[in-house]
Amino acid sequence: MTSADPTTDPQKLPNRMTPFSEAFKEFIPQGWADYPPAPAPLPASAWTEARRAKLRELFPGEALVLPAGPYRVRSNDCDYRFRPHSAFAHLSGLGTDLEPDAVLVIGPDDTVLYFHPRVPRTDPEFYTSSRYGEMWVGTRPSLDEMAALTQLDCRPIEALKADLARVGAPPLRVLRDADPAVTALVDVLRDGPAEDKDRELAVAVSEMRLVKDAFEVAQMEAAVAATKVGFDAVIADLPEAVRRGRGERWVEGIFGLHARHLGNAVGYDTIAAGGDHANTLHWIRNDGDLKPGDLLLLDAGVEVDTLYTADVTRTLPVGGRFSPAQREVYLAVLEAQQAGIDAARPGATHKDIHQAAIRVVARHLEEWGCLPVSAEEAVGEDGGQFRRWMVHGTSHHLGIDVHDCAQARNEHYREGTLEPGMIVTVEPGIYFKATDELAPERFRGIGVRIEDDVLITESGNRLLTAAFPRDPDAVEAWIAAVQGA
Ligand SMILES: [Mn+2]
Repeated sequence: MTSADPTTDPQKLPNRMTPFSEAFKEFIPQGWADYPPAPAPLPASAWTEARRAKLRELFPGEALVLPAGPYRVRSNDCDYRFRPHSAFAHLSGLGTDLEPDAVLVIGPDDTVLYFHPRVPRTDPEFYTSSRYGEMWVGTRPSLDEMAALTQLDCRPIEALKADLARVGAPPLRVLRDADPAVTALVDVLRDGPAEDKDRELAVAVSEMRLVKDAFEVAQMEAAVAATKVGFDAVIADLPEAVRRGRGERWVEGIFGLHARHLGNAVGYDTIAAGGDHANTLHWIRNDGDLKPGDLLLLDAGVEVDTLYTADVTRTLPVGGRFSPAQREVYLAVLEAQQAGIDAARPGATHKDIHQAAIRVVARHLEEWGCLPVSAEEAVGEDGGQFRRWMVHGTSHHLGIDVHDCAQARNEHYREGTLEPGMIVTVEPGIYFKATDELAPERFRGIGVRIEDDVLITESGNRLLTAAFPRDPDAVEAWIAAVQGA
């Protein structure tokens, strides 16, 4: 890749950049066509004003400072691809890689989006700045264009400080974790940190995403549909993944291709775990081979351009058929998952989903002779022995973040009541490590998780991921159909 100044200060050219001559500076602004007309509003912009009004009601008379966040350094002068803070995305409607260093300020009477608009081509930033220069990052929006896109009042980021500090400005709260520079600015303006007040804001922006609006549900459906394309493509290429070696990487790459092609990215690092690797819950190194007799645990989701992500796990026989032992474990997990899905209804809690699923898991573990106590004791408060084989939770909220609404209070999350419009996962598993001497020998090295995305409805729930086969016969038929066998 090419290198340039990581700052926006054109006077500080890096040691690799040749200084620009006066002749170049005079020549470069000339002879460019006009910029295209202002863009159409983002579809999300029809929904964001209602979200902001809801947040404003919680903090009357205050100004809420919600940064998109800065670029983050990957190494040296290379940044990670930019991804805006989830609360910023939710309340501005911006997705993909928009807009680094921007700040949304929701005041008592108005909302203003502050950002660094494009500069005239006479400004050296045009050709020297690898972060903001049009020559480096492409055409960036003007204030008017960003206003058209977001339907928000837009001002240059340089005006933020003066606007927040002006006489009679409302008291401030800031989303502290989004942008350290903005947090520091707000702390100076209000004479020190107010972490408790800011914490309330972080909780509020998280909790207001618990129930999804109709636009969000449609985005989740799109994310699930794109994820299905990715899973189908992985299945189609399983023989190739086996043949090439390091098949887990091949699988990760195939899924990632479709995530980038159909959406913004993967919503989280893909877990492509062959054989015993499935028993490492966050196996993202993905450097193992795939073998025809093994299972592949694929936990992957596409994040669409609005940043909503699916979160799906299927455990697939690499060679197309489950062995009897694999099928036995798979059926136990499927039964547990179905119990969890059945429990995912309005009025129930996450805990209810979990309890329903782990009761089934524990019963099977008891039947297999794994547990040192009865299944009942194992799921009791003083037990928990079953967790040796399923240490994770069964369910979490899903949306712009794969673990959405993570700052929500316990009483609104784990112990909170499920309501129509919430989207949660149901994902039990059973994991028998190859080294587990308490596991029946035939099960050692087998790990199974099945994960679906569930929309809570008035009458119960709707499986958003219903297009992904779950039953083992249906999974085998899926593989055969996709591979044209
Ligand atoms: Mn999950």
